Amino acid sequence: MDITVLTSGKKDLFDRYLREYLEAEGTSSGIFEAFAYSLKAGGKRIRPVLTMLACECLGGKAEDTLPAGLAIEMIHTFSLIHDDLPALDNDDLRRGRPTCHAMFGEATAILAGDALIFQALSVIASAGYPAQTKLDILGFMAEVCGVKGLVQGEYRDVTAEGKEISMDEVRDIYRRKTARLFELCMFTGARVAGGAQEQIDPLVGFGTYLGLAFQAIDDILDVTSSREVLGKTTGKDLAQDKATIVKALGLQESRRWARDMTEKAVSLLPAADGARSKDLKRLALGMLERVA
Ligand code: GRG
Repeated sequence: MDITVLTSGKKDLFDRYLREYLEAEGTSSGIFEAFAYSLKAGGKRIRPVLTMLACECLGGKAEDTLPAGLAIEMIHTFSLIHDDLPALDNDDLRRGRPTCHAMFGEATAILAGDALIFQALSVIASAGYPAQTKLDILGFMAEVCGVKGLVQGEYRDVTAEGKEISMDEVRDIYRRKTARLFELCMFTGARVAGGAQEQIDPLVGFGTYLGLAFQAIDDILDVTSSREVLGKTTGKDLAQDKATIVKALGLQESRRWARDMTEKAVSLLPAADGARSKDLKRLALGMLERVA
């Protein structure tokens, strides 16, 4: 199934919410322009959609996750802005447009990224969730982003360039730099739905495997797709000798591995209520076929 068809309704819902947020928050300052530019630049909005689906899977309403989904998309956008900086991946194209630093300069891009982190915290803090739910989401967010999470994943990704790499190391980098944010989406959606811990844990596990598969496909597409289709530079992993699954296993085995991870993800979905989790299953299987 084409994931753009599956996600379009929820993506539109999210994009409307984001527009309203930016209109309400809007100032004419240069930093706000850079902040809004990156948030509005498009993208698949997989993370907020995943957060909605996790919530629905446990009987909650997709709309209720919008503030939390916005906060997660802000963290994701921040990580892309910083990842694109000259000191890290040094990319000038993202989502089919000039990257934040290419458009506004490096200093403004760094600050726009910084602002996104703190706005994300503020969006959660002022959301209408019970205090304990907000605290749990913020705690999980800090854990997945911090020195053992995304930051660690990015650090290992950068420092592994040009070195021999095992599949265990690739998996560890993928878990930290990508899958942990998927775990946060699942945790958050499930928590907003009021799920019990024994319902939340398998959904977080679903996020782990889905995130691993997602990053593997991302790295496969870097080799097999084009700048025009992806809206970002391709072929860089090979050129920079990055630590990717394609380097560790080759293309064919990488595809097989992504399918294995997807199957593991799907096996964790609640079997007793196939109807509610069917969209998560469709999304997971659809992601394997994604072309962008
Ligand atoms: C503390 C959050 C935080 C990060 C600091 C810069 C950094 C450390 C991490 C960057 C990690 C990174 C760039 C991971 C790549 C994840 C990935 C597959 C991004 C592409 O996601 P898509 O395809 O992008 O969902 P769109 O554009 O569709 O939103």
